Amino acid sequence: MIFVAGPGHGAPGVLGPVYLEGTYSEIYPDKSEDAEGMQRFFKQFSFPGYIGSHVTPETPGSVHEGGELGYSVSHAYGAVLDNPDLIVTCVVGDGEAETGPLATAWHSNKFINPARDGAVLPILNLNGYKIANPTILARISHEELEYLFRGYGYTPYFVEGKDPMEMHQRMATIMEECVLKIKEIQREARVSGKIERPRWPMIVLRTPKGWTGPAEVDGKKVEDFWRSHQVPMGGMHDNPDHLSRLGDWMRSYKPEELFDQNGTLIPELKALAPVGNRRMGTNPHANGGLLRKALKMPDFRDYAIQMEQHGTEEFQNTKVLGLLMRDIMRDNPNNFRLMGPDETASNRLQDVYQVTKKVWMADIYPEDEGGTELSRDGRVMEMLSEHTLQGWLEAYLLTGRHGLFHTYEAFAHVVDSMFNQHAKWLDICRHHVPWRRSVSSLNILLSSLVWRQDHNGFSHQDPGYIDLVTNKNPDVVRLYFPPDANCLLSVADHCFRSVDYINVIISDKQNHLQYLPMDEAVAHCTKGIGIWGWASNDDCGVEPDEPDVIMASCGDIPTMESLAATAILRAEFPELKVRFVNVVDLFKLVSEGEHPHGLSDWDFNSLFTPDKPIIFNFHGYPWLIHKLIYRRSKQERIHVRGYKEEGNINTPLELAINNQVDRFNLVIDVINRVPKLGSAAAHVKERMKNKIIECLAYAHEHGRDQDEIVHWKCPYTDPCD
Ligand SMILES: Cc1ncc(C[n+]2csc(CCOP(=O)(O)OP(=O)(O)O)c2C)c(N)n1
Ligand SMILES: [Mg+2]
Repeated sequence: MIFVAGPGHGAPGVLGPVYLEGTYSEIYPDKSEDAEGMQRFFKQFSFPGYIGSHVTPETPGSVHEGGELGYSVSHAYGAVLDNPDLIVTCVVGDGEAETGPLATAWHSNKFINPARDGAVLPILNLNGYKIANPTILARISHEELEYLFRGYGYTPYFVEGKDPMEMHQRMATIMEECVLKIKEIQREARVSGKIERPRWPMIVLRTPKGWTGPAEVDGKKVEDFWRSHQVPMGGMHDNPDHLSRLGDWMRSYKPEELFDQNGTLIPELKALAPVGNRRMGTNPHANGGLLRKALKMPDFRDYAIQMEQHGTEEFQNTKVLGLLMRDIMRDNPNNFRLMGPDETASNRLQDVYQVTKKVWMADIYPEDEGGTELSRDGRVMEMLSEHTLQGWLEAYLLTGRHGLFHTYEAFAHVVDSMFNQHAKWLDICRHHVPWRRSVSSLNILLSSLVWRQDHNGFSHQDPGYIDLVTNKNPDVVRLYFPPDANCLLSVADHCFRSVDYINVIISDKQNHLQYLPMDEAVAHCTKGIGIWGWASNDDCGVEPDEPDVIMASCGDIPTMESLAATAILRAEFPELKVRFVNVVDLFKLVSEGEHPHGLSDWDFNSLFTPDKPIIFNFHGYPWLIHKLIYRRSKQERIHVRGYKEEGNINTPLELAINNQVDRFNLVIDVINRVPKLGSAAAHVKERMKNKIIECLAYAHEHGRDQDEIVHWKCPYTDPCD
């Protein structure tokens, strides 16, 4: 069993027990089991330079920080997936229960298969208050509350009262009853093989907030009221009355009966704790790297798209990822889960259904046969709650397993905060908690991208999640923009093998041109950035190769427009030397020393030259590129195009034109910025402007782009190496 403490500032609920059972002193020997160690243990709590009041990664036995409220239940459920013998006891704050993420997470019980998964025992701590308010669930009738949880599919057990000794007994009895009920449900499913959704037990624990603390302070009610939140009584340095009341309060727990002269817990109490790995702080599920097994990975090269020439074949980029994951899930039947809100098929990952369906413990209708892909033992997870999905996956990873979360790019923002919190967790583990073993990276696929929302429009266009990712510690975040399917395979293979990162992969699901045969894709992705010689004409064969302009791209759709612009430039200006650079690993752009992947200035200048104009076509918001490369030489030569909130129901080219990432505007950018073109290229510029007018008129007349745009292919006839 592991414990998840949901309520705000819930760390003492874990720190106390793990110290008393001895784990804390084993891991942190200076917090020894005596008066001196105990004093150090107390002093560090919520103290500058030490540990927080939340269940931070430094706390043994924790997979849930809890500082940001709302994720306790989804984390608890994620931990028990494919963990048949694990029970997670999860205390939920009644304030926390008002959050959106927590409210939706109760439905996790519709995804738990009692034969294959473990169980969660949620305990709603109905202490009545938050920081400065009553809680909603504490101020509705017993009947309403009971119906609410019955409606969620649980059997609620109520434990209510104020007398500590009576409550301990009652709670122990109900806990035992619930655990026996869980075991009975599991035995029934595992022996009979009949898998139906059971009514899992849960507990409503109604106790006073600030229970056993000071009843009143300065004539104001504190115990059983919101004033007891976090710091029930302040002024310890300058209010002798408060200090003496604190002493009385602490002595009310009769420490002299619990600890010996040395300050060590007396043996008969210590003996109450379980031993070895059954202790709260040593359960390996809460340090999942101990249990993690590397995935058995098929060779991603076997899924390669074959091509004779660069940029002439089309394929749905994400489809190959579905094929790769199909075989990963076949070969790793117990430790890989695929999660997404409602779009596994829409994101073209549906080949996974050949080996495993979507788990669904709610009703299944006959008409679901042949298409809905539901089953009791599926290992794909779809629920229209990004919060619940990400919570499940985070805990699944922290307990030693693997997976991928895919979502619409624009709606990844729904879980911005969860990304932040998980990144902070990984950051602390990496830098400050050496005893935590490495866990699988959180792999996030953003698909249904900003540039292909032909019928969804403006609301579905938002590449800002990428900006968010760049704010986090460079040691824990990675951003990949594979331009085609073979690059996606290479990137995905790398991400599935990696540990301790959040890898965000941006890849569209629609048909796209395929640029690199597998060997070239592997080399390109390994470098993370590189020149595409076949699209460039600055390689004279006799150094120095001096381009007039660098066409750079990052992202599948901007790459195609940039290539099309390059083709126009080469046809219109045969003397113009164009170098084409593609970026897969966005952090290559950052200066060395600021990100582990950052290029040295030597390498950056050799790719981009120290002083020639760069026309950078980017998938996301253009200013992000300026932020990342602000230390590179001659900023004024770097001209970035990207999404600038010019969207509607648009054809792909129309959207590109409105945001000026299209081929024609890119050609105009080059004419404007390469000194030897300018007015000397006025006729070409005029033709580009006419083309823009013509293409927009065609889109508005026919509702689609011209065939020459839709079926554009790279014009270079050199075969791939
Ligand atoms: C998402 C989020 N919003 C606001 C806060 C600030 N906050 C910290 S504790 C708390 C009250 C929590 O009440 P409850 O869940 O009932 O826990 P209790 O302290 O009563 O056990 C709030 C609002 C937070 N930590 N996270
Ligand atoms: Mg509360």
